[in-house]
Amino acid sequence: MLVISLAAGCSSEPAPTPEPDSSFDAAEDAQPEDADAQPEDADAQPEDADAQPEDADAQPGDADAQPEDADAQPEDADAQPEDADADATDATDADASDSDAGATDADLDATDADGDTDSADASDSDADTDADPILTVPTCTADVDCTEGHCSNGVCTPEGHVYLPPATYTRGAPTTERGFHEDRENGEHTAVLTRGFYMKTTTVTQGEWLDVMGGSNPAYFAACGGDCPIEHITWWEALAYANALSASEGLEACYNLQGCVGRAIGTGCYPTDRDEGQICSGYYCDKDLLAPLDLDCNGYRLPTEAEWEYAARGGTTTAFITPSGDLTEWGPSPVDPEMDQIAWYIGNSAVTYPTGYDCSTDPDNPIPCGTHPVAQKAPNGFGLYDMTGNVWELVWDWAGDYPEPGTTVTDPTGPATGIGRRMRGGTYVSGGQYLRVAYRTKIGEASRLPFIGFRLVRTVTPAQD
Ligand SMILES: [Ca+2]
Repeated sequence: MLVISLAAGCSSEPAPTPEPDSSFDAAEDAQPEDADAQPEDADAQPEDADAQPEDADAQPGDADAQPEDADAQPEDADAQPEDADADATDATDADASDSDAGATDADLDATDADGDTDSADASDSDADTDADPILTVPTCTADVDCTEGHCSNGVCTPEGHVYLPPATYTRGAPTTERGFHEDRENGEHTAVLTRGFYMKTTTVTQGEWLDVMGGSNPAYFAACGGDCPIEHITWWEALAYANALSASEGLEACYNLQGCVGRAIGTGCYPTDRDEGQICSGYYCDKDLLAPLDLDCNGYRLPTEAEWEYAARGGTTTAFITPSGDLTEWGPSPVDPEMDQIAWYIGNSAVTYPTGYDCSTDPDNPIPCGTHPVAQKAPNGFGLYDMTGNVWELVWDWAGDYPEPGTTVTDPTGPATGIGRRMRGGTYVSGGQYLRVAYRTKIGEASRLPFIGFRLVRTVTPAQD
C-alpha cells in the first residue's frame, strides 16, 4: 500500500526543468543526469519518486532512463559540451549493460530479494539499540606499539586505513578560483570536526565488496579486476555494505535501513526492463524512515561531506591536491604531468580491458577508458589514494547549499533533507574543474552508474593516558 501511494505521488510530479548551469558543466551535468535515471526507477521504486523532482531539475535528459546513464559518462569526461562520443557509447553501453543485467539475473534468482529484506531488518534492530559507545583505541608513537595494524597520527589503526584527528579547516574555495562553481559552491567557511576517525585509504574494491556481500559482481568494469573500485552500486547499497561490514566485525550498524525493497543488492538491471520501458530498479529503502546520521556510531559509515574534504585536502589549501596545487592541462590531452602523478582522470585513464568507455573527443579516434586498480597513484598528504579521480565518492550529505562564507560550522552533516546526495572527487573521465578538491556534485540515492564508488570511515576516540 505504501508503494501505491508513493507511486501516485511520483506520477504527479512536476515536469523537469533544465538546470541553469547545464551548459557550463558538461561533465558534471552528465553525472547528475544519471540521477535522472531515477525517474524510471521510480516506476519500479516508490521512493525514488521522492527524489525525482530534484533529479529532474538537474537535468532534462534524465527522463530517458538508465541505459543512458552510461551515456552520460562520456560527457563527464571532457567537461565539454561537444561530446560527440555519446552516440557511439550509447550503443556500447546498452549492450554492455544488457549483458551485465543478464548475468545478474541469474544471480538474483539464486539470492532472491527476500534476502535483502532480512538483512535490512537485522540492521534496523542493531541501529535501534544505539547504545554502543564510540570505540576507544590505543595511542602509539610507532608501529611497534600496536598489537595489530599500524600507528597513524598517534593512534593504532587497522591496515588499509589512516587515523585522522579532530580538525578545523577552511572548506570550499575562493570565488575567484578557476573553475569555481557558483551554483554549488559558496566561497569558503570554517568547518570544525570534533571527532577523530579512521578512513580507508582506498575506495572499496570489487574484491572487498564481494567478500562482504557475496553474490555476483555489480561493477560495470568487472574486467578491471578485484583491486579496482566497486561502482555501479547505489547510495543505498553503499549504506547496506557499511552495515554488513560493521556486522562482520561486531560493530554497530550506523544506518537503520527500513522499508528496503527491490532487487537483491547490486544486481542492477534486467534487459527486459528496457523492453518494458522501465529503468533499473535496484535495492532501495525508505528515506523518510532513515534516521539522521549519528556521528557517534562506532561502525562503518560514509564520510560526511566535511570529513571527505578535510581528508581529501590532506593538509593543503590549494585548488588541486597535485604537488604544486595547480593543474596546467584542463583537457584530455596533453596529459597534465602533476595530475598524472596522483589521479586516474581523463588525461590518462585509457584501458585495454573490455568494456572501456570512449573517452575521446574525436569519433574517428576512440579511446576506451575506465577505472583502474586503486592505490596505483601517489597518495595525498594523509596517505589517502585516489581522492581525486578514478570514481566519484559518495558521502552522507544531502545535496544542498553550503553555509554562508565566513561562517563556522561544527560537525556539519549537511541539510536535513534534499534531493540526491553529494559526491566528490571526480572520476576517470573528469578533467578541469571537476578535479578541484572543492568541487561538489550530486546524484540520486537510487542511481547506479559506472563511475560512482565510495570509501568508508569509522569514528574512534584515542585512549586517554
Ligand atoms: Ca576518487
